[in-house]
Amino acid sequence: MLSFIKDIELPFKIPIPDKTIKIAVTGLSRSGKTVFLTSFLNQLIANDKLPYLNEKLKQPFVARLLPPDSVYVRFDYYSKLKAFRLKEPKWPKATKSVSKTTLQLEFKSEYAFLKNKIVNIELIDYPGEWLLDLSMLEQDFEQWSEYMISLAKEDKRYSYAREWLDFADSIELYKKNENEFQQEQLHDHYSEYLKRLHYHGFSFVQPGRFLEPGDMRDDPLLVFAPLPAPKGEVEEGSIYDIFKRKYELYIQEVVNRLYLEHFESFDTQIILIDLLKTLEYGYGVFEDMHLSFKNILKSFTYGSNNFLTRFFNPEINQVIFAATKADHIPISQHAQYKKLVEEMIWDLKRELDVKHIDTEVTIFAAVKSTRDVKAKIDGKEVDCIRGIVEGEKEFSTHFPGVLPKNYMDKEFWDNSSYHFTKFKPISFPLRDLNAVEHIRMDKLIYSILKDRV
Ligand SMILES: Nc1nc2c(ncn2[C@@H]2O[C@H](COP(=O)(O)OP(=O)(O)O)[C@@H](O)[C@H]2O)c(=O)[nH]1
Ligand SMILES: [Mg+2]
Repeated sequence: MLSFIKDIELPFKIPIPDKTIKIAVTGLSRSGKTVFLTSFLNQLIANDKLPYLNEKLKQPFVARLLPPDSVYVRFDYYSKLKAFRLKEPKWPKATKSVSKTTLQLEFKSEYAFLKNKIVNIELIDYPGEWLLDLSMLEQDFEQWSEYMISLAKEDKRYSYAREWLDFADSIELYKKNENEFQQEQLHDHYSEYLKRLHYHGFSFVQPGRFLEPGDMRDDPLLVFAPLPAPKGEVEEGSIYDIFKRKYELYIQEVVNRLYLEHFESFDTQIILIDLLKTLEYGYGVFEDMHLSFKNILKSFTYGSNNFLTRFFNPEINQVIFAATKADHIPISQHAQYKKLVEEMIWDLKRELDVKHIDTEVTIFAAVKSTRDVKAKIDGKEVDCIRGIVEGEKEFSTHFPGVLPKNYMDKEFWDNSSYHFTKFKPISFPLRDLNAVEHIRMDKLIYSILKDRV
């Protein structure tokens, strides 16, 4: 009976896959996850702009989007597509939670008597901010507090943190305290500090949930903050005692649960990097982004005797570092763009290599919203890009500047000032037959599928 219902409910009978590839897409907020996923599906469904992929795979295929399963929020491809297909196309709204989608590829067999090969690609999109919390798993409240406070006292963060630190100094933390309002104030000061960091381009903020609460908005469990270590006794019912217990609960209920649910079994992790942001904000933000990736990657490089492996056993085979939004840079500078990404993550890559995790570095634009043109600046011909700036109606030409030779060159950071114009997206073709223009999406998709199909 049940199977009968299934048969009539679905638009077509879903073939059982011979293989399932699980891909986690992460990146800090606004790095381009949603745009990437939309283009990824769009490209594979149309398959008209993937010459590199087809040449390498040498197997014709069709791609179909599967209906959602009931467990996860579905990545809503069709509503994103609709917005991209408008006459005045729109970038998707910011996403704040985990979503999932499955694309099925059917590869035509070489001979009619052989079965076609079916490969499911499961994609999951989640805020990188949540992953940052992972490193909290190995710290107790005292250690975590000490680390957070020492970071906050660094020059580049102190001006944002001062109010919170002063407030924490001004109240009684270790004696019994029934003033719930003070707990909330303390939490609010700390959250405010995290928001300021975020506003100024910083990404290493813990707990990530304070910025992206998702379904936990207004949950009292989140009312805590790091606190200076007690010098003497800590009374039961003191702020310190309460926050410490909330921290422990947070780790158990939120951080652990997240990993158990989502990160147990991924083959590939794609980390999207918004390199432009570091160029715009400067060295402090560059260093901070590096720190964030380091913390995110901890989930894959923990040794086997680490206590974390008791909770989950990551089986990541591959990590792809992909710098997005390459359409902000003229093609003549793409090689340099890639070199900067390599320089940024060289030590992380090496750590993954040692753990036998395959790594790759690439640059791409999921939705190519500009085209290359030459223009004269002070009588000299330079490579520029041309697109429609957000809020405008006509095309205009822009020179984004010349990327530095080296990323870690202090002198460069002291003297640089980049500003990357935000462009409107180009309109997606109206029929599924044609995909949107991109830069190197076919190379990126091939890196994912490579020896797996
Ligand atoms: N020009 C251009 N901009 C992009 C591209 N991908 C993302 N963006 C910009 O980055 C913003 C954030 O992208 P989104 O996918 O929503 O980021 P998420 O928060 O990681 O999901 C978009 O609104 C666009 O302004 C791209 O391929 N080209
Ligand atoms: Mg998103």
